[in-house]
Amino acid sequence: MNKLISWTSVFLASLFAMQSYGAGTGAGTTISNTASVSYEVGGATVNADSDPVTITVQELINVTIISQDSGNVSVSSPETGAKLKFQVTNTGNGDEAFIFNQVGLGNTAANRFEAIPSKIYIDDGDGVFDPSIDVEYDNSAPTSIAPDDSITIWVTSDIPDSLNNNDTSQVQVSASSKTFSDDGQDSPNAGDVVTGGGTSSTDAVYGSAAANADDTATFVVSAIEVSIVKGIISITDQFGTSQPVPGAEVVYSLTVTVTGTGDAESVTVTDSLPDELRLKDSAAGIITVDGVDLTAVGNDDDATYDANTNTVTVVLGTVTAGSADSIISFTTEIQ
Ligand SMILES: [Ca+2]
Ligand SMILES: [Ca+2]
Ligand SMILES: [Ca+2]
Repeated sequence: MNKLISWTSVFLASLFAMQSYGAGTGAGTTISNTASVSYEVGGATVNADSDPVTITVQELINVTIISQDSGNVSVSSPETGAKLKFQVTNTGNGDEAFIFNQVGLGNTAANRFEAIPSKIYIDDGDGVFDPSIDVEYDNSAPTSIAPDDSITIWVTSDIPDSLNNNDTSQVQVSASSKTFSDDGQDSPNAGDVVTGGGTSSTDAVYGSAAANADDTATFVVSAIEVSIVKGIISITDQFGTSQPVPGAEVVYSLTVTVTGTGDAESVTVTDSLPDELRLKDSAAGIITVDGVDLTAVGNDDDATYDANTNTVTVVLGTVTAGSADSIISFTTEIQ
């Protein structure tokens, strides 16, 4: 039993020692190495070992920050708290916290206005921005990120008044190492060191070729805005009352509004139903668009229900701003 425990400890110790990350062996890991020589004397083999040579792996600090918005982000003029999404990954080999800064890139020919930096939030993990849940990021007490781990941050800006359609503004967001910042090295170069500043009393070595990791995203002013509101029209259970129990029917409405000026093109509404709901009558179901009953089957009209993905899709096409709301309704059944 003792032997089992002792071998288990050796196994766990060697697993821990071998822990490595995308950036390589973990900071603080000890690498010990022994060489041996053998020779024969009078027909007998003799072995001799060197003393072990030991080194401790130091902390290499690296980070990437990458915009998560595909293409330009549409905003109104004015708008308060327009958001951009970035992913920050600790690509170093030790725990590290990072300080974030956002900078408008000024007025240039390609960059027609300057978004006004507002707040930065850290996402709670669901990837959806909700300022009542996602906490404002505190650069004076930044969040420690484990090696190879990522966090999502939301960077908000205010958009000035009186801008023109299609005006753009680039926002650059940078991540800098807390260890180097605390040491007074705000713009370190690759290879710079904070002696004793790394994980497990190692030295922290700056790994990035650039002074700080950064990425940009672009706002574009758009005079047209499409919004969607989802609501419940009715719940009817099998007992003639309105309890949302398994077997009850829930009628949903989706209201699509286009405001501003001009045309919104290729407007498509998608509703991925949760597993607990299915469209009533599935492939034989009905999806009502602006009072007209369309079919759940594909390729015959503008509505489709895909039973495999449990998704309702309605193609509204080109919608002129200011025209009447499009109203979609369908009946689901609680499973
Ligand atoms: Ca560190
Ligand atoms: Ca969130
Ligand atoms: Ca159809």
